[in-house]
Amino acid sequence: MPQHSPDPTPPAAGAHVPLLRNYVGGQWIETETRFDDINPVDGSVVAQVCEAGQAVVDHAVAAAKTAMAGAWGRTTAEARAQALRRIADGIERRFDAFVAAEIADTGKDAAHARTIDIPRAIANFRAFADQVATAHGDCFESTTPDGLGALNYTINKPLGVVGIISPWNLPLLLLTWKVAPALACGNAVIAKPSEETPYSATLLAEVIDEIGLPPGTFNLVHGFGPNSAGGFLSTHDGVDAITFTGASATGTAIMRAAAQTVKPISFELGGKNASLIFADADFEEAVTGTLRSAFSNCGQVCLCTERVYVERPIFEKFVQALRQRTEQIRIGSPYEQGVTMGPLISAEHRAKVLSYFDLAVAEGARVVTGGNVPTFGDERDRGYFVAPTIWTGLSDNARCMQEEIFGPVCHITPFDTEEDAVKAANGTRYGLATALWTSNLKRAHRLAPRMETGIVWVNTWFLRDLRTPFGGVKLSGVGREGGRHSLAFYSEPTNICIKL
Ligand code: NAD
Ligand code: 6OD
Repeated sequence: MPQHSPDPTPPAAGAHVPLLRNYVGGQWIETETRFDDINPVDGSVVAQVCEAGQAVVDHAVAAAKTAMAGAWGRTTAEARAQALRRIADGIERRFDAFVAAEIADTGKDAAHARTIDIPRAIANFRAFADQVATAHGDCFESTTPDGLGALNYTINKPLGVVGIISPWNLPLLLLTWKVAPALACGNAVIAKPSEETPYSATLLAEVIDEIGLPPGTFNLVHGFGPNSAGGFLSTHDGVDAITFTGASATGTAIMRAAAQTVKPISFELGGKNASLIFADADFEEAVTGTLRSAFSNCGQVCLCTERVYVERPIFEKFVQALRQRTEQIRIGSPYEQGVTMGPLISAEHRAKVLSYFDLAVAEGARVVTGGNVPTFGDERDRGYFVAPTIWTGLSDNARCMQEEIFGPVCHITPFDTEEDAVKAANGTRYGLATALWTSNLKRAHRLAPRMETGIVWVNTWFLRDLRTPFGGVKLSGVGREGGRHSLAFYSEPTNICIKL
């Protein structure tokens, strides 16, 4: 029987609060130190979580090393691909429980969890099963002075024990985006989900337990960053690599910690993403696309557009169209029909977003819509909602135009020339994603390579093919994951040279 399955309905007041435990060496580990997992819709407690201290992390590292030295370390790529497919099937079988867990932890709208978060987690395992099953290495015939030659070929070995530290915004999607390729390449994994969203990761551990991977192959430790599971993992001598998704400032701290033992790192960090909308774009598609790119998941996607640049002839019309569509967004609880925007993740994060609402006004923004906290007259008033917000009138060097806000907010600026648009789009320290909206093919090809971002979407946003390189430049990340790029990070190539 599953040990932590949440109901697919809102938790009833006074209902039993489950205990989420660590999963180490194939065992569920309870600890005395616990923290609350909070539902951001009304501030209620979803679960109690057992925090992993140094001893539990040490135990996880030892268990992972034992797995690598044992059966898991000797699996073939095909066997690992089959294991990944069984994990995908296991998530699919418990689809509703995963959706309910994700909603309970994040308050995100149900359609998002049902159509993006959980399906993508399943797809991550299937995509990397396919990748590893068809992977091949280089082989070179070399010339030698004696004329007999040599054969050089490359084998890809696992890195060893991989620490995975993930954020709260797309909890299972982003965790499995790294767990799947790490396991595919034959590593043992220690996953640390965000303290805000421990539930779906715990269900994942249950699925992995059910399918019976060798003990220690997948370990789950709960907790926070510094002086907790995240910090212990990134400084641990026995952890061979760290892959991290989260804020750029956290990336700096983890990079510093990982430097002590020269661990390979892969970082997917923050963004301050721009959209450029040209007058020749399909207007309706650009408005709908921008609505999605600015406000999906309550603006809590690293790829979300916070800076929109619109060619001057259509600027006023675009601002009004986006305002109208934004004012139609239905905010509320994910358990209500028709709601398309939930709350922010926490009281702390809402305080940060609201501080930017105040700062924008102080910096001279015109508030086109939003800028406030909605009220409901019921328990949702204890939740962490803010209204989707549009600003105009800020200069490009305003703090609200330079710092990642990570909420449902965008600023719209007019531009006159392509050069102005490119300069403005590239004018931040971040470099994750850009969206170009134009029907001029030459312009799209001309501008896309000039964007200082790891990803450029043309006439779309967040359209993913899991074989493509994903990542950012500047403050937005180090390295690329996706397809063969993930296989490259999660494995250690060894060249074997045979003299013939
Ligand atoms: P965060 O950096 O605060 O936390 C992410 C994870 O790191 C959590 O598990 C946290 O416990 C852990 N952590 C925090 N401090 C740590 C430390 N010193 N050592 C080790 N672990 C530590 O990020 P968040 O608030 O959870 O997520 C939002 C941020 O993540 C935004 O900046 C967003 O842009 C970014 N993000 C980026 C991507 C991407 O693909 N580029 C994807 C999603 C989110
Ligand atoms: O789609 C992905 O693979 C991915 N890493 C998305 C990141 C979204 C950021 O919040």
